[in-house]
Amino acid sequence: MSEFNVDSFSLKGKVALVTGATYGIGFALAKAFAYAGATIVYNDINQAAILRGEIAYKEAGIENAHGYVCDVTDEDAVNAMVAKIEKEVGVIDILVNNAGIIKRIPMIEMAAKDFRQVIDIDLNGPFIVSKAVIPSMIKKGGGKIINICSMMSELGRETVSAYAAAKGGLKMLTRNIASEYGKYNIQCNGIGPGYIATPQTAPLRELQADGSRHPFDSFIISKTPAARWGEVSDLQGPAVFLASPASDFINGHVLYVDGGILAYIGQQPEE
Ligand code: NAP
Ligand code: GCO
Repeated sequence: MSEFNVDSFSLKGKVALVTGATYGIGFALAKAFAYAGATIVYNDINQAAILRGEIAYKEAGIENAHGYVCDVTDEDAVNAMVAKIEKEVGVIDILVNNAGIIKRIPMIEMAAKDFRQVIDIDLNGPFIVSKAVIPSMIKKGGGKIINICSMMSELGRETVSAYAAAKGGLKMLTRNIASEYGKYNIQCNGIGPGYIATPQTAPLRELQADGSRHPFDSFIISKTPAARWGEVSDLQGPAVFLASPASDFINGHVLYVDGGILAYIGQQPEE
């Protein structure tokens, strides 16, 4: 039996693709991977975002981040992007399916096209990108796929029916990729962030006209044992762990990084 080696947390020599990674959670995870030794490949849906990302990575001290424009729902474009990455950077060892959107609309008021768009980006996208990178991972002898799930992979709430359906599906896609490709030394796991302060949740944290907290902000604080919103930095260690050899025997697991939300029924009434 080999003795534990702290280098098992290193990503040295690995190529990591993070989708939707010019800001927010994706950008934070890509930076962490770079600091852990990986070569970063980041994606966004438009060239302007890629150029902004290039500046942001350089400002973070990451000189050799490679940016590629692609809509993760466009299978031909994804296949072309992966082929280009393999030619220009190398075979993708680590894939983080991070790109995602949310539409907060009461279900019976939601147009089918809006529901479909959320499912397309948040669920079909991870399927398409994973399908594109797995064959080369198999040839190379293994790889890591991390799907960014959500509290809504487990819980529902008003106005997020499409998002919850997508993230619930993404949890099961994670388990299925693990089941189908684990024999090729591919580990597919999920990270389920709690409520994290990013542009996606900014509307839920906007200060009220009188300067008070947004009611949803106060609600989340009351539902989180850590009594705070998460920061993107809270996700970096868990992501490096799941991207590293230290997690080679973890497969099909969703790691919730939520400050305890899923464990907590909610603040009990004052006695
Ligand atoms: P965000 O700030 O809205 O960033 C989402 C990223 O995805 C952006 O870079 C966006 O690019 C990109 N994107 C959207 N559609 C795309 C497409 N079709 N193809 C390629 N890229 C696309 O979101 P975030 O808060 O960082 O969240 C990132 C992931 O974590 C999402 O999957 C989200 O569901 C999940 N998550 C977030 C939280 C949270 O509290 N923030 C909690 C749990 C899970 P553009 O801006 O250029 O469109
Ligand atoms: C919402 C929020 C959440 C977070 C996250 C929680 O409207 O409820 O946007 O969905 O984004 O997914 O884990």
